[in-house]
Amino acid sequence: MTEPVKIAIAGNPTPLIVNGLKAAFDLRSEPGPDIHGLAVCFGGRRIDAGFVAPLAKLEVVSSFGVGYDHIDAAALAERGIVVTHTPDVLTEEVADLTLGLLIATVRRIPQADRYLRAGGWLERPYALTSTLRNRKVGILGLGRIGKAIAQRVQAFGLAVEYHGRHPQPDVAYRYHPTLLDLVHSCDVLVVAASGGAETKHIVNREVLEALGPEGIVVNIGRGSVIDEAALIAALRDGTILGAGLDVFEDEPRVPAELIAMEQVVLLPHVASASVHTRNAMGQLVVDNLVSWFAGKGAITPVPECRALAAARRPG
Ligand code: 8YV
Repeated sequence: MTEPVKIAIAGNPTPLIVNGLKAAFDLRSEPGPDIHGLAVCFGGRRIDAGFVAPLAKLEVVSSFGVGYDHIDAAALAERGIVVTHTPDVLTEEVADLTLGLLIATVRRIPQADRYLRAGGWLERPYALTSTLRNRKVGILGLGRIGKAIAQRVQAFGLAVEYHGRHPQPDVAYRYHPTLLDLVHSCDVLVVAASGGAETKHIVNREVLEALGPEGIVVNIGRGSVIDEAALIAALRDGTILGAGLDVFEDEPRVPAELIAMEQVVLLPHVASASVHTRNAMGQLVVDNLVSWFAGKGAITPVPECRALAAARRPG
């Protein structure tokens, strides 16, 4: 008789993931040495070579979310472990929220709501705000999500330019070979880049200074991309105008200085957090494991593991 496939979960799974894994596998409460697959959900610890070292039978790690900076995918690929993530199913949702956050930040929607609730309108009209009109939006990271954001920004009648590792062959937006070039040209910076060593703190004091005093920063990528201390200083001294942030350097802890600022809109990492999209992401976490253990290969392997995933499950 073949051994039943044992799966464990790291982090806090959604009920859909738990039920889906229970239906298909022998779901363990802990990632013990006999597990074959691991589902990684938010709130878990970093999954690196040390974490997987005692897990001799581990074949596949299925991660919830498109970003996987909490996983050392290169080290796991080296060990022959396939890592999967959940791209595409969240693209439009995250892009929708990004535009909402941009408008909320520029037009101060949450602040106006707070003003009304506090009775301010009975005293005098709410103060006039900045505008989106005539702005040029720079997107840092024109991947799937960046492109969906760009489409929406264009629909608002605004110019889009971008910076990323490479120019994208399938778009007509102006490419800037450096981030500094981009922010010199724009007055909105939307961060849609992924996290990790390559992008850590690339939005720094110099970049914020170049964005200028009308500058707006929106971050729906990863908190680590922005030097948060530099951002706080730039907001405090008027180097830039405002910021809309869905992600932070040390989630769920948000610096008290940001919380105290009126010119920022702060969200608790919710860009993909609708029932519809979180269910689609959870289903893809389950489906990647089911497909792998059925011998059909991983559905959405991360780039570092594509060659491995194409090789399919051994045996
Ligand atoms: C998720 C995200 O909330 O997909 C991502 O990379 O940041 C969000 O959609 C996050 O992955 C949950 O861990």
